[in-house]
Formats: sequence, C-alpha cells, structure tokens
Amino acid sequence: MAEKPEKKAAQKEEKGISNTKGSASYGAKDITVLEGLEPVRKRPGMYIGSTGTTGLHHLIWEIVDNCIDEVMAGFATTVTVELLPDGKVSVQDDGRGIPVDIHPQTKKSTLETVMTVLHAGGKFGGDGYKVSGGLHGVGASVVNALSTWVKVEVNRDGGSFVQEYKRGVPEYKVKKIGASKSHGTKTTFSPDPTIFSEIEFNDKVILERLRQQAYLTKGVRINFYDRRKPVPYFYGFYFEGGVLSYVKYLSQKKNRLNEDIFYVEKEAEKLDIEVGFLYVDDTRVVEMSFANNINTPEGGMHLTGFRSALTRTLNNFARAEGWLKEKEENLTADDVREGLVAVISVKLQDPQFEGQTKAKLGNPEARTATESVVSEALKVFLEKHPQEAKSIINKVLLTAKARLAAKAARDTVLRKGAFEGLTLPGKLADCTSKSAADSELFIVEGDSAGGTAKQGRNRHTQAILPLRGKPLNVERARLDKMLANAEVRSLVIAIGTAIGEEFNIEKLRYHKIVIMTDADVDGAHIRTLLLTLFYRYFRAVVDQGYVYIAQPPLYRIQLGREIRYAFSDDERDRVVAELQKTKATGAAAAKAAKGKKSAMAAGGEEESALSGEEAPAEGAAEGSGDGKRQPNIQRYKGLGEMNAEQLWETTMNPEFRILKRVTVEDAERADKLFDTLMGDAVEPRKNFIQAHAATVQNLDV
Ligand code: 28F
Repeated sequence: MAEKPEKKAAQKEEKGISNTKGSASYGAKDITVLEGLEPVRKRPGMYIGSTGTTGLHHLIWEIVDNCIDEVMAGFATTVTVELLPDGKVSVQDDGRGIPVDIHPQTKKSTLETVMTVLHAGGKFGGDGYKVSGGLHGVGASVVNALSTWVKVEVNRDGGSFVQEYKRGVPEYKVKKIGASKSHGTKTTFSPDPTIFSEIEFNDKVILERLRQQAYLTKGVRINFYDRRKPVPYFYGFYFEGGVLSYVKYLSQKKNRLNEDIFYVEKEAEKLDIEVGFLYVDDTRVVEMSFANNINTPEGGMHLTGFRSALTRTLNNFARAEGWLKEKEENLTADDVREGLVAVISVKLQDPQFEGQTKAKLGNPEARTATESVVSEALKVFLEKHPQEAKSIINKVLLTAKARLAAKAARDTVLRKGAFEGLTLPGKLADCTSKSAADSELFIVEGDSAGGTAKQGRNRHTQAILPLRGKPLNVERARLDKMLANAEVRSLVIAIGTAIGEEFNIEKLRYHKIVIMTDADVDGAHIRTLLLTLFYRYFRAVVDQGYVYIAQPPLYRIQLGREIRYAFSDDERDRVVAELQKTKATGAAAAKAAKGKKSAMAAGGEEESALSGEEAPAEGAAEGSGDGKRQPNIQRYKGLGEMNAEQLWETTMNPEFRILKRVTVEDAERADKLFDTLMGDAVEPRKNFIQAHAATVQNLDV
C-alpha cells in the first residue's frame, strides 16, 4: 500500500516527538513512558470525565473513535467491538493499520509512539482528515495508561505486527509475528481495577453509542459481540441512509406527517453538513445535533442555522403559495418546531465546544453554512414534493393557529376588570372570620366530599369550595380553557387576589389554601391541574407558602373499640402490630389511644356501615393463631368514604391533620407534568398514569 504522509499522522507524530526524549534502551524509556502517561493516571477524570461507569465506557469510545476516523478517511469500512470475559474489550477496524516503521527521530515505531505518548488532543489536520472524535480524541495512549494490559495488533505492509503494554509500559518492541495479506488495527485492553470503581460494561449503553455512530458515519458497518457469557450475543449496524436513517429511527413509533423525509448532505464553507427532518403528529420537538459525531445536547451554531433556515424557508414558501395571507403574521420559530424530528450533523476542521459541559458548538461558520445549505435544499424539496409540502405547511399553520387562539383566550380571561365586582360564588361555603391570617380555604374534589367537609369543618376559620371533578378533568383542557371554566373562575374569585395585571397578593382572602383530593389517579390529575394553575397565574401565592396539600389517611384500622388511622402502608403495618400487642398483653386500650392519631377514636358507631368493605391486608392476616386478635382494616378509596366527623378528625382538624406545604419546585414539577397529562399525545399520558398508578399519592408533591 502506497503511503502518502497524512497530515493527521504528521501532526500526531510531531507532538509525540516533542514530548518524548528519545532513548534506545528500554529501561530508560520505561521511565520516559511513565512520565509521559503519568498525568493520565494521576487525574483520569481530566481525560475520560470520571472513573465511574461513564469513564469506563469512555475507554471504548476512544478506541472506536480512532476506527471511525479511519472509516471517514476512506480507508476502513468495518468496526468490530467485542466484550470479552474478565472485563476485557477488543476493538478492531479494517483500515490501513497504525504505521509500525521506526521513526528516525524517536527511534521507536510509530505504533509505540501512538500508544505511549500523550497527545494534546485535536487530531484535525488537513483536508484529508477533517473529522474525528475531536476533543475526545486524545485517544489510545489514555486507554493504555488506564489499562493493566493492552495488546495492539496491526496488519499492514504484508506483515502482522504486535505490541503489548502493562499500565502503559511496553512489554517488548513491536514485533513481526508473521505474514499477512490483510490490513487493519485491533486493540484489546483490560481496564485497570485500581482506577475504575467497577468494571462492568453495559451492553445497552454501548449498543446505543454504536448505533448512533453508525447513523452518523454513512456506510460504516459496526459489529458488536458480547462474549462475556458462554453463549455470545451479536448485533450489527449498517445504515446506508446516514442521518436520513436516523430520522426514520427516531420517528419510528410516531405518526409521520410526511413520508418523504427531507434530507441534504452537502459541503459549504469547508464544512460537511448533513441534515434530515420530518414532522410527526405530536407537540414535542426532537432535535439531535452533532459536531464531528459528538452529540451537542445544548445545540449551538449549527442548530441555530438550521432553525432559522427552517423558519425562513417555510414562511417564504407559505407566502409564495398563498397559504399565508398578506395580513397574517409570520410563523414563529416555535410554530415550525412543534412535531419536528430532526438530525443535524456537521463535520468541521476545528470545532469549538462551548458552555458548561462543552455541549454546544461555537463556530460561527457552522451557523451560516448550515443555514444556507438547508435553505437552498429545503426550497427545492418543497417545490419537488408538493404532497409533503402541503402536509408540512398545514401542520405548522395549525400550530400557529392554536398559538393565536390560546393567546386570544388568555387575553379574554385576563383582560382588565374581568374579575372586578364579582360576587363570591354560591358554591363557596365561606368562613365567618374576616382575617385572612386565620382563614383557610379547602378546595375539595367533588360535591359529595364537599358536602361532608362543610358539615365537618370549623365554620369560623374554614371555607369549603367544592370543585366538581368532571369539568376540571376534561382531558386536553388547556390552561386558557381552564381559566374560562366556571369552576376555576369560582376558585379565582374565592381566592380574592384577581389575576394577571390586577393580581394583588394583599387581597388574598385565605393564608392557607388547601387542596384536598382523593388518593387516586383522578385526584392526582386534579391536583396537578390546580398546582399548574397556581404556578402560572398565582405564583406569589405559592412563593409565600400559602398553598398546601391535605393528607387524608389511607387506612382506618379498628380492633375492638379502638380506631386508628394510617397514612401509609408502613404505618398501617406498625399500627396493626401495635394494636395486636396491646390487646394481646391485655393492656388497657387507653394506653394505645395516647398516640396522635389514636386520639381520634371517635365515631366508632359508624364503622358497621363500612366494615363490609374491609380489605384483607397482608400484615394483618398473620399471627392470629397465637392469641392475637384480627383488626378490621379499611382502605379509603376516596374522601367520600369518610363521614364528616372522620374527615374533620383525620384531615381538617389543625390539631391532628398533616398538611404538606407546596414549594415552588413542587408546583414547577406539576407544571411540567401538565403537558404530559393534558397534552395531545395520548401515549405519554397513558404511560405516565400506568407507571404511577401504584404510587399515586406521591404523584406530584
Ligand atoms: C482499533 C483501533 O486505532 N485505527 C487506526 C490508523 C491508521 C493510521 C494512523 C491509526 C501515524 C503517525 C499517528 C495509517 N497509514 N483502531 C485504530 N488506524 N492511525 S489509528 O496513523 C496514526 C498516525 O502518528 C494511518 C497512514 N496514515 C495513518
């Protein structure tokens, strides 16, 4: 194979030489090598991020990056990664093979130099080798330094060569072990257990990374073998379509609006630009951006360029086709992003990674190049694919319309004076106290629980506002629609602060606003909605700590005449055990009644109506044979199952109740959840509810 000196090669070698005090004897050189790689062993985090599992996997990425470089340079087609027993990994490519000839200045083989000299990173040379793992690419010597053992096998120039290292130090000079007609490099390494906290590779993490690299490196074949167990596991990636295939993958489980995916691959301003996108029937945005195959989760110049190209081109097209009328305002960047699934990949000579986590591309030329390439190609795409153009423009116009409608609705509700001089809603059972500091408003789910709360309350300080579950529970009710809802308007009036421009915290009528809902999915749903409402429109009320969540008990436990309540499964078990113990030892029931909740042992006579619903609890079924008596355990499914007295004693009486004060973080979390629960996407909502149905009392607080 003819060997033209590559610029990348030249650059690496140059740095190698300057760091290496050349020496012929191996004894002396060992010291040099140790000195050379010492910084890596001293501060591994500086080179691979951490010594945890992320850092461990980084070793693989470093070696795979070198293979991918060789693929991008046009010399390799296949990369193979194998997980071996005892924490070993081997990585192989079919490229030219790392040169093994002796360098006149180092008197060592190039292979040894690559493996034992710490490179300053950035292996971007000239035009032939513009792409690589970039900042991560300090490479093979780092892996060598952090491994107890490494073996590199090179096939090139008709021969098969090998060198092994222990903690970065060569065991012997590079030796030729035979003839070979093939070419390529294979590196096998054993991570150092004195460096890494745990040596356990995660096949899922590796497959995900390899998959991504395969999408970003068109035409590469990547094989993965997990040989840690007797029966090996194989996975192979090959994507002819590059980021086009990536977009397909990302939109696989979604409803695609355009079947012909927009795709462009083009060079501009010395950058390689590859972009693909389509729209799905969803409100969320998926934008994956990469610079030199490195993910840039914070975006940067390439993403900015893409977004402005998309907004500008779609606006121009919609206008030219008369879809967007003269008097109508332009589509916004957000309008054209809703439902977008896009992959933006750029490759450039000297990437500048910025931001806290170096996750953002800073090169300004990435913006202009991406913008011009995408603008031009998208214009052509829209003209050539009228069907796709139509569905895309329809989608973004619909988004814009929804945005305008939402704004109009909000403006109507929030308009000046909208809440002025309104009388308190009839449903509100107000308290008699006129002092806000003493007053509490209980927002209760459902008219029936509302009625019970009205009977059970302290009417001097406690006001009750029942909210009928249904109107609030209408799925997809957007926040602006919510404000137009009669139930919510009652709430806004009851609170007294008004809303929007006229909001005035001084007019707050209650210093405790208590949300009292059932401990089930519906209750959680309504609570989320209310918290979102407070978070968005009554932030000061949350900030100043006026919003609370009531904690109704989950269980009522009765043994004989003793009645106790439990607020969790653990507490239930504890109470059951306690009751059985006191009864079994013949101690007076009065002793147990001293506990906080047990003081509520009133209302025992109602129990007969409810005992039929007793649910056998795991903890309660045991031990009845040894003289322990069986308590009656009732699981409350809703507030409605309690009578007025029970509700007062357990949940409303300031002496015994537990209130959870809502923090801004709680409300913010609810706000984020809001879109999941109320948005148009059915799947995430279903998933959410299924995932949380069991732990629903912790849903959002
Ligand atoms: C299993 C990991 O590391 N593959 C690599 C090459 C090929 C060349 C190269 C690598 C030479 C002087 C550094 C070959 N022929 N897989 C790999 N394949 N490195 S790493 O050159 C390295 C430079 O300093 C290569 C001609 N030019 C370059």
